Amino acid sequence: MKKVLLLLVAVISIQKLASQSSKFNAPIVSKDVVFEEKKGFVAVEAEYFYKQTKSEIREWFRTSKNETPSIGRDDDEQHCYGASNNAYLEILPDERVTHADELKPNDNFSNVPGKMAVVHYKVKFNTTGRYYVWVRAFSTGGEDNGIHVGVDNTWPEHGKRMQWCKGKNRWTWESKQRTKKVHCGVAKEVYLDITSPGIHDIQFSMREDGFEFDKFVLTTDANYVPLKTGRKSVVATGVLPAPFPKVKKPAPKIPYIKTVTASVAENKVIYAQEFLTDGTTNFYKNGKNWLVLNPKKSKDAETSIVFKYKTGNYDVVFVGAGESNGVSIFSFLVDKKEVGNFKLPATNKILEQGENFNALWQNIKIKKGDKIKIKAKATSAGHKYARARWEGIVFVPVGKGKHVKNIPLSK
Ligand SMILES: [Ca+2]
Ligand SMILES: [Ca+2]
Ligand SMILES: [Ca+2]
Ligand SMILES: [Ca+2]
Repeated sequence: MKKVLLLLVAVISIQKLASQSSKFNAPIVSKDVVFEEKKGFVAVEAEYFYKQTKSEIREWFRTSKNETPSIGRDDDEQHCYGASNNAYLEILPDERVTHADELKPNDNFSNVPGKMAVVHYKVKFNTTGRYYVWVRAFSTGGEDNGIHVGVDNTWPEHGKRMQWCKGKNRWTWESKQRTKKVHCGVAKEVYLDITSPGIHDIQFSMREDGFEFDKFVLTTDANYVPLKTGRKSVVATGVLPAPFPKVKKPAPKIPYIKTVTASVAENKVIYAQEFLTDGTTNFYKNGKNWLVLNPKKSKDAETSIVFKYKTGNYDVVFVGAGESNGVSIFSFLVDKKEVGNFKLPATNKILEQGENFNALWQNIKIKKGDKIKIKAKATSAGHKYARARWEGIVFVPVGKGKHVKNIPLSK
């Protein structure tokens, strides 16, 4: 009896979850909400669409403080902080995250506008003319940064292939059209011509899945560039819902190597960026913690440092990162002798850390003043190369290395 009851509870909670999740694709404004153009400007929150069409394979889902869709693959985190009205839409699932994931037209990609995942907005225009289209988007990779724009079920040439290259990992206004010659897009080439006053349907459709859409602005001013969260929306008719709840600024992430080092009190660390990067090496500093090589210059790199800790035996834990662009191989040397080498596992994530990407060499004698060296080799998984990305080396009391190597990545 107890088991049956438990099963029933489980079934009900799964159904509840599913229904909550599927709600995030439903419009939250009614059909009588019409936005209004004034003095050549229109601003509309992406989450205020009144309908979705062509949503069989991919669909737009809303994310806000209390609403997190869970629809198949979706590798990135939520980005409510900094979004206008604290909410945005994302095309899910996102099954093409990196270049290594297969490109499937009419599935995870559509170069033809209006074919997949279309969101619709009603706008009343008082002024006719050419409207430049600006969209605020959040891109975390190279396969989530394109959409199409159209009007009244037409998809004009200049609404095709809106493209974002700059402004990764933050909300970014852009208005550029991708062309064969210029993949990052050409400015002032994305526009809609509104030829009659009155209510028109403005639509956006998928080019790449995983696209995140915060807000759009249409303007007759070719030189206008929106700032921050952009202008406020004006409605001609209908009532907008209450704003979404504010979201706290996410706490800065603790670098993984710091978590690994802190796992045993006696651990000592040498961060990758403490190693030599003076032009004699192909390694360079990337961000606050990484050392990476530049595969355009060379697929190999090495760098060294003088060991500053006490002479003794250590378990050595090397902290690296997997990359979808290719696999990296590292070797660790003490006083010109190779202690061991480590080939990182392949991953389909742009960057992945955790125990599988740490190496362990046990009971290694190192003297104070020894020259310790890291050598790296980057390989390719397609047309791009890995960057041999690593965060540093942790020197662990003998016997505790295995525990330290297996410290999980905290989420
Ligand atoms: Ca996401
Ligand atoms: Ca994608
Ligand atoms: Ca995304
Ligand atoms: Ca928004």
